[in-house]
Amino acid sequence: MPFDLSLYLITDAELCAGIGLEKTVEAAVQGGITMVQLRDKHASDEHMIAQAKRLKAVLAGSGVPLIINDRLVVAAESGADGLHVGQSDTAVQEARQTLGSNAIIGLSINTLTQLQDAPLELLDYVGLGPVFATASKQDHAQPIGFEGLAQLASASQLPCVAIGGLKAEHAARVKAAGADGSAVISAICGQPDPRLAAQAFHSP
Ligand code: TZP
Ligand code: MG
Repeated sequence: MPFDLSLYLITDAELCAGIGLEKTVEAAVQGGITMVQLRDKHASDEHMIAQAKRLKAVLAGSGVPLIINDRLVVAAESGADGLHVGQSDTAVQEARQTLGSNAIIGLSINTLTQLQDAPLELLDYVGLGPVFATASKQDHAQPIGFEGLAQLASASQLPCVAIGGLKAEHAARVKAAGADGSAVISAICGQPDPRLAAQAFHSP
């Protein structure tokens, strides 16, 4: 599946509790998000598989891929389009072997060393960050700022998306630093109007 990292929504069930995940994603697609990642650090695999299937139904016909955070079994059994892993999650090699060559596989990167050590030939994209400190991820790595982002983006031979504390007002600087787009949780999840919140990234 072709993919576009311009505006990558990562879901948080608690933040989306008001209108729910499906309605949030549906509205955000109308607002122009280009990727969705289902991320849930607490749910069971079974719950996540069911949630992923519901999101796939919401995304049908939109061309927006659904990526699963961290859980290889969920990605393999839900019909999702790919998997995103962190530095201490499932190995990229195992993910590629299980999901096959058509899956979209991404890896989180915080340092140049991590980028140099990444199995680029097995990856489709990298997530670079956190750009800023954020309350949306516990124990996140050291923020890299726009300077760190620019360093990593220029060293990356793969498409790359910036993450961590990003708001619509940062979209232009993210692109100027060399990233292909922004990945966000709280700038869209839990916002009063997720459609408008997504749109703001395209015309800040
Ligand atoms: N990985 C690095 S920062 C982050 C993740 C999942 C959270 C991003 O959330 P927000 O609300 O966009 O800062
Ligand atoms: Mg992870």
